[in-house]
Amino acid sequence: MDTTLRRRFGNSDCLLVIDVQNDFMPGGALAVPEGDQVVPVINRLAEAFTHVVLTQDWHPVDHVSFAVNHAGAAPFQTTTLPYGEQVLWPAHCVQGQAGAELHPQLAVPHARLVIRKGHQREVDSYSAFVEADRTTPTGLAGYLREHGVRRVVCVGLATDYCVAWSALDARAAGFDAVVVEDACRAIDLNGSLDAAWASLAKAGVGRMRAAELLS
Ligand code: VGL
Ligand code: ZN
Repeated sequence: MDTTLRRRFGNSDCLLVIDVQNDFMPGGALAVPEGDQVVPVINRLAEAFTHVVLTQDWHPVDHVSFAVNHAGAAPFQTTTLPYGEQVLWPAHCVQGQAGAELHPQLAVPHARLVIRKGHQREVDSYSAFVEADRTTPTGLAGYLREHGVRRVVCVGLATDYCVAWSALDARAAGFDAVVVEDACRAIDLNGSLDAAWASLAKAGVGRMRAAELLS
């Protein structure tokens, strides 16, 4: 039997699973508190979706977002880059390293596409859709449009950075967007989580819990 027949969300919905990678887990290089707790929730949600796309934060070792690549800078400081303000992070999700791998318990075998972002040395990319220069597309919007997707359901890490930016850009690209709050966890740097929820609400991004979506 075709298992897709048992999935409740069909081709017009896409579950976007953002950055569920080892470095964002407790003990990782850029640990998100309780980051590992999203994994079982996402696994359960993913079973209900025909269409799942994953992202991986995927930086070169000399990436501009790493504090270690700026003389005298400490992690979590901000700096100004040609495209605007940039938080300087501990080195994380380096291409090909174990920290950049997806969490080993993430079980989404039917995911169709993995978008790797932040691969340009000079440009960060929190968003799965558009890099931090706000002009370079990743190609995800075109991919989703070609597949007839109308709604993007966002889960993963971190609520206030990559999840929020992706959901906002999904709206900007003309999709409906939802963030599943209990399938995300935040970094929460200087009020970033409250600010993110406010921007999401203003942009018309829905806020749901996994149980609501599955009920
Ligand atoms: C992220 C900071 C730096 C994220 C990625 O996945 O939210 N945050 N790189
Ligand atoms: Zn990053």
